Amino acid sequence: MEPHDNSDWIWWKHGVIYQIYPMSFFDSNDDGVGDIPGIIAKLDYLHGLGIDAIWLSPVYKSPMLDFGYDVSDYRQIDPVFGTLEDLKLLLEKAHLLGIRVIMDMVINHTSDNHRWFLESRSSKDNPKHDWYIWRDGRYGGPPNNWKSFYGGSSWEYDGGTNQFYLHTFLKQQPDLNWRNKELRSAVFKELVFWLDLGVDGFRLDAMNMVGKQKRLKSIPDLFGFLFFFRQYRKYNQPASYKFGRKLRNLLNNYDDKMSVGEIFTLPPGDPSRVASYLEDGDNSIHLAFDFSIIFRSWNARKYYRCIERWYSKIPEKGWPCNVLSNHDLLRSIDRFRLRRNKEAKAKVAATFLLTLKGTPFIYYGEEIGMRNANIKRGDIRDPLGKRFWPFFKGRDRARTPMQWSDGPEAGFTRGKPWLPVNHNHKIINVIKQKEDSTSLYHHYETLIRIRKEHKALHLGEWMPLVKGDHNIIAYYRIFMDEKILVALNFSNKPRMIHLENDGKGTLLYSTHRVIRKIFKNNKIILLPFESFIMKMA
Ligand code: TEU
Repeated sequence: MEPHDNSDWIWWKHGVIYQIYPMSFFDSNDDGVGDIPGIIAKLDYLHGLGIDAIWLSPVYKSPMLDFGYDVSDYRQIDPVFGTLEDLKLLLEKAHLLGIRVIMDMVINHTSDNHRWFLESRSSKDNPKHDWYIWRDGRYGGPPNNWKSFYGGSSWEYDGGTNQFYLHTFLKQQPDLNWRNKELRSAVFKELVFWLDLGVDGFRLDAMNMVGKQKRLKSIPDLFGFLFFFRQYRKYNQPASYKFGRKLRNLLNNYDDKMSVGEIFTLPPGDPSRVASYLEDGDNSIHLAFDFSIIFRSWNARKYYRCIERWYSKIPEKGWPCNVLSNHDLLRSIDRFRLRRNKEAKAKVAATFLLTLKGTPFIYYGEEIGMRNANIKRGDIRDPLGKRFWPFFKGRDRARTPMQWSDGPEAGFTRGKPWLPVNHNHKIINVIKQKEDSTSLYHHYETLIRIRKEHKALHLGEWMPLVKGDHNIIAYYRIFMDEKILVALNFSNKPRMIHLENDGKGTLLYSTHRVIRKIFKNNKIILLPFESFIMKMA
């Protein structure tokens, strides 16, 4: 790994992380599914964008009922993605470019095809029986009234053992029993396997669901989705926290490894809960996702309050991370009232993401403004979409193939893509955006570069300047004597902000102007949807 010239540089704190949904990134062998050699082929693109690490959604062996989140062997790569050798090559080539690689670890459940589960269900006496959560039925029905997030009961009856097993997600994704010591050590062995192979860290799928109560009691019934609010309270048990601490202790034995937890919260966006997983500093997981921002409408005040609240919950020794989208959420550019002036608003949101305090995560395609696709019912692959259509059309909409060019299948594959390519690839694609210096792609690239070049932006403190305004957010990022002003206009009208001093400084970046030396007085007029970054004199 290339040493960074900045001695304060801690990659998982100060770098930018890019999430790849491997099935949709780039297909190297024309089978219509993205693969690891495809990612290797695009490393130069990622390096050019300036990111520091990639997080791969699962590439392990899997029946793909939940597209890799149903793992049937943690140590093998699914043939659709390539081989273990391909993954090793990816690590090697990525590392040469200074790009780290984070694997997605699904530890709440496995696939029902995993050999652990096959053994577990083979008989009640099997030593691995207790590796999953089995209970006898009650009154001829399931052990309790818990529901699966994917619809129906959380319990599946198994004729062989005459018992039910718990599955928080699909019935083909049985939950692991983290109360079993042998299971815990077996999972840790899988983690060690990947660490020894050279991966740089883990994204921990649904990590707060790992700990379950001993007695799984029924929950007083409530209508529809509200039921899940009650069921959700059953998660976040001490065992989930313990898992985080144990994992961190393992990672601390290595140099420079990281972990980021996906904390599922209800109501969505619960920064206190998320931050509680960071409480123990060097003995906690490194980062945890708070998704509050995705539930805020396009309003500077709401964004401000959201981030302010998130920071206020981060414990003393913790570090925030920020994210606009991922493979479970619809694409940020299409969200809320982003309908008009989408590109302009996406630039404001990107500046926010990339100038805040905390590790930014970018979801593949976000940097070119990929939109949610409309997918015909017959083409839907996501089990959630199949189950809840037409109320929820599923997550495929944000998982369509990366739009590399305006050519056939957006240059993603020469075969038939596993999910239809968004027809707007004629207009929205990497080649076109690279040619246009005012594109969203160049906006991301420039901001990533500026962030890296200035310590205040990647490691500095965050000091808000304009707090409660509906149209403007402005804040300083400060590190020692470096002070950088970031001002964002969320509205389609010019807006004025007042600075504290005489406003002398050098423009580092603006979406709307090029003059580098500005201001004699302490006012700035921000143009509609302007992102403005100035280094104070
Ligand atoms: O998601 C866990 C999770 O909390 C989901 O219920 C999520 O809230 C839902 O997908 C929102 O639409 C993880 C993965 O990110 C997801 O892709 C998997 O399907 C899920 O675990 C099961 O492994």
